[in-house]
Amino acid sequence: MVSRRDFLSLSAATVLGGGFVLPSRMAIGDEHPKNEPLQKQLAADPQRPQYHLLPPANWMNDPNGPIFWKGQAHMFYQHNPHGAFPESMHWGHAVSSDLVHWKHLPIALAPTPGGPDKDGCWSGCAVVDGNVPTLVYTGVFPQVQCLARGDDGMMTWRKFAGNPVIAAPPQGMQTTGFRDPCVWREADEWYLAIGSGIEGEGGTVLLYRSRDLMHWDYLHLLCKGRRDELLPGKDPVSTGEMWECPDFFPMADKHALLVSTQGAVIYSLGAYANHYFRPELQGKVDLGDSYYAARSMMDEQGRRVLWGWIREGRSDAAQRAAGWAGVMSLPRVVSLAADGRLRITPAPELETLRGKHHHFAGQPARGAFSIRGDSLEIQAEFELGASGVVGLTVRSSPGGEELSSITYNRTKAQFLVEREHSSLSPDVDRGPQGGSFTLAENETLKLRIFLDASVIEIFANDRACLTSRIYPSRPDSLGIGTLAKGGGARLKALDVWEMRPISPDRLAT
Ligand code: DQQ
Repeated sequence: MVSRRDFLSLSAATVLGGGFVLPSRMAIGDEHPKNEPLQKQLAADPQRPQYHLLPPANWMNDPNGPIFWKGQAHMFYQHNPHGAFPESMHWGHAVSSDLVHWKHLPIALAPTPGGPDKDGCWSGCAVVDGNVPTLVYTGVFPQVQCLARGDDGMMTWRKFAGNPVIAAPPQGMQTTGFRDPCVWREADEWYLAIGSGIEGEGGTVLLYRSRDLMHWDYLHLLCKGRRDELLPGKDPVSTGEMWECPDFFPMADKHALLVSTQGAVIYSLGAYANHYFRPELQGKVDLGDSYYAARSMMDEQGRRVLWGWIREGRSDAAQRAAGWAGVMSLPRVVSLAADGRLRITPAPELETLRGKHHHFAGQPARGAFSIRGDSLEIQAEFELGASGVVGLTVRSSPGGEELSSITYNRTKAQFLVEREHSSLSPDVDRGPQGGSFTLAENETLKLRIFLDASVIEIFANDRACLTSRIYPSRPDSLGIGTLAKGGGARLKALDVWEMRPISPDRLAT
């Protein structure tokens, strides 16, 4: 492996094993490097999505500072431009006029040697201060909060000379972490919520206030969780002792707080008064563990649009060899459901990608369909009858050697993507993904599935999301079918659209 130091000293044309050319150290405003062999490889990679946002190459994780500005959606994201592995975090940047088609822009933030973000520009947010786009983010190590101001087109960014603007967590507090600021305006002051945790106690969000974004006063804990001994894992995040990536926003007459705690994005809905947040109800933003570090923005129509990082489900070696890792979720619109929970649905703009349409109706829920593909939107509605399990198979090979199942298990009250046979490759995750989900008596199962190469995003009955990764190895693993265990399930209707790609080369340029 190339160490970080070796890596930084490599010249612009250094060729790594596997044929990848590494760029030299990237700076703010640098264009993504042109690397034709790699671009060709990515454009032809059947595992690389066709209609999801992802960097032109290399590593991506958390969405950062999604924001509307001058009629366009700007998306930043954690990015290592030097390889498909998580090191030396930069902020990548892309822009869209419709939330669906994206154009890559130059690097927005890069670590400054010797500066408070020398080891990485970690997650944060974007706000507009007067008329000036401003990024607030975490510099490492140690974890401190920094500021950068943008020009009018958000093309170049200048870091504040007085960084860090918050140099340490509040004195005397035994914090487990101090990162991922979320900033908003209230009256004529700025508020900043930051992901943290209290050792031995639980995850928390610390609240700060400022008049100018540069000088911050610590107020108190916005809210605090309890360390959950039942969660597996050893680090503060996986035990619930550290909350990452807080996202805090008004939702009808409530407020919503999203936090990420290893493998899960958890939302709380509750009351926000006197600058304290009191959760009243909690839920999972996504049932799977492929979706993480969610962040939202308001769009010009007043909708709350949510984005998340879809991580890989294959080995580090496979990711490096592929030359890319990490995908941005499709835009999801968040609202308050009639039962008081969060309702998360795909943005209607995605319908503009629909191409050829196929419709099937009224048949037993067992069988294969003539339509095949790996870039599809699938809508299916099932009547369960007496069946205990019902669902769909996707990406199946003609002989069933490879196949992934999307199932609702009535007896276990579970909704799953089952991946045991999803790939003949030895290098991929095969565990089931999903969680608790219950249909009411006589309620039909309504699925909306976005299949895009190795990415699956599923929306069930407008009240559960499930994101997963699968990596079929056979080019003929393109089949779709229905499945039912026990008698009586019927497919009321199946609608399939072939989805148009958002670029000619899987966004490799
Ligand atoms: N990823 C960032 C951190 C954040 C974590 C680093 C969550 O700022 O806590 O890339 O995935």
